Amino acid sequence: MTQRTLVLLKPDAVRRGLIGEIIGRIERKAGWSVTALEMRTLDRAILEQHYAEHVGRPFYEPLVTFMSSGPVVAVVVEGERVIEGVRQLAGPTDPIAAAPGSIRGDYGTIVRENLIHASDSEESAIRELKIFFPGLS
Ligand code: RTP
Ligand code: MG
Repeated sequence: MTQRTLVLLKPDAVRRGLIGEIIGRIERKAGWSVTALEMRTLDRAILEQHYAEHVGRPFYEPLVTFMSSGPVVAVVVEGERVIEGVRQLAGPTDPIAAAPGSIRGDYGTIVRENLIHASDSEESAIRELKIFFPGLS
């Protein structure tokens, strides 16, 4: 089942020089490929759309401050079961709970600064891809 997912390399990943490392791990999975990519600094309006499910939660405001603190790299990844697959490569939200070998497990310690976003379902992927890559067919 070929799918498309949205990956964001968060500002901590960009600041720490981990763009190549993280995209490399994704690219090396058999049959997966990067089909679009853009570096940009996100504003509050786009983050409110992207994180609509979290608006009003206690971690929302610090999340927006963090996510707009520097450029992110938005990436479209296509391939076999890529939605579940990238979530698996990323590991759980809390990097300390994430196993070594996963991206968050290898590089993260802080829950908010967990390096990568990946769409969590087909519905989320479609919704998020429209926000970040509206021209995509
Ligand atoms: P993401 O949406 O970024 O892929 O991450 P996720 O599904 O694993 O986590 P989610 O629950 O959707 O939360 C979105 C992002 O908010 C930050 N967060 N901080 N308690 C906290 O301080 C807290 N909880 C979540 C993280 O950056 C998380 O990835
Ligand atoms: Mg999420």
